[in-house]
Amino acid sequence: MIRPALHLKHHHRRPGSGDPGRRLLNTSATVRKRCNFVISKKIILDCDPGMDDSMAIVMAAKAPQLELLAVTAVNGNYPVDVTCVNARKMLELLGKAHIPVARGMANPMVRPCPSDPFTHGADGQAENFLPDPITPLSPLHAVDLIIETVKAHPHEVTILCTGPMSNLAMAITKAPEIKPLIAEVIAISGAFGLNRYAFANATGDTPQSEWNVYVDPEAAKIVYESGIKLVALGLDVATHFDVNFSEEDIEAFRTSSRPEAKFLHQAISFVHNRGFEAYCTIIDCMAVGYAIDPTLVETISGHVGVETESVLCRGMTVLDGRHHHVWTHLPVIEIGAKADCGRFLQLLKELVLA
Ligand SMILES: [Ca+2]
Repeated sequence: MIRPALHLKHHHRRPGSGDPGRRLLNTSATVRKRCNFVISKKIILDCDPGMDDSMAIVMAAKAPQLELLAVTAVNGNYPVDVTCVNARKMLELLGKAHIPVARGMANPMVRPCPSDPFTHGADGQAENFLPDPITPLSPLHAVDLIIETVKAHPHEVTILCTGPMSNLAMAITKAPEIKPLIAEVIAISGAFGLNRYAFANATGDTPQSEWNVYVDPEAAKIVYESGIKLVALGLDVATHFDVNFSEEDIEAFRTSSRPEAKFLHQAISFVHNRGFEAYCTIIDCMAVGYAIDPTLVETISGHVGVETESVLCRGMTVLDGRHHHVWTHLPVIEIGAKADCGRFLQLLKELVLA
């Protein structure tokens, strides 16, 4: 039997079409006007801040379409002791210290942590040097906070993974009964070779890997193969060269009275001074953007395997795009294929400056 291995899914629904719950989320401004309330999507942000995770926290905490139930920190860009401090620094900056932050996995599941060839600065936040947090950590380990939060809101919680998937993989290993209770996982994860941007900005320390999968490929494999609905926004879309700011945007961040805008301005200056473009400061934000508005990214479905053995290809996410003889035993996931970078940046700017 001949059948296409890939199916391009256009999320550009007409008004009034498609899933009614999603329609409400996508037109929340209208809903707010008519009903004076917003139907929010419940999310957990599992992250390794990191300057771009920090901006993802800004978006997730400020977006009226989302209800940020918890932030879970993991080893990744920096050791977990740094990432769980940085997550709380960011929430305190935003006046959202009531949102719990839990400390998660200190290492990948089965291997030591590699060092990152890209630096987020001495503080892991582009040398913004925010005040030390005064809010205590959640008494729960991140793995248990994920399990308890999902069980408290069955079928309602979307988990955004913007770091290595160690916490989530451990949570579904420890409590596999939560797998069918998770609404969706949206992850900054992988690089699928769909365009020339996929590997040009490869963030892992191999020629073609993405950092989060590179750090803990075994965890990624567990999540990819879990059967949970997974949308992987890889480097094909998240580090596309069109994800960038204009001079006017950067000036607007500089002159804004919002501390999170000044944070972003400092991050952009930090990466510019090291020869990088501004996309580095907001890679993880695309997961939040997609959670707010899935029409921002067109996705395809495909069978994907995660490479865990090879030295050269460690952490590669291999999409079986063949027309024939497809390895159907590989899990099927949704993959970000094309982003509307202009609308994504506009959404991000509006939330940062609001
Ligand atoms: Ca990250």
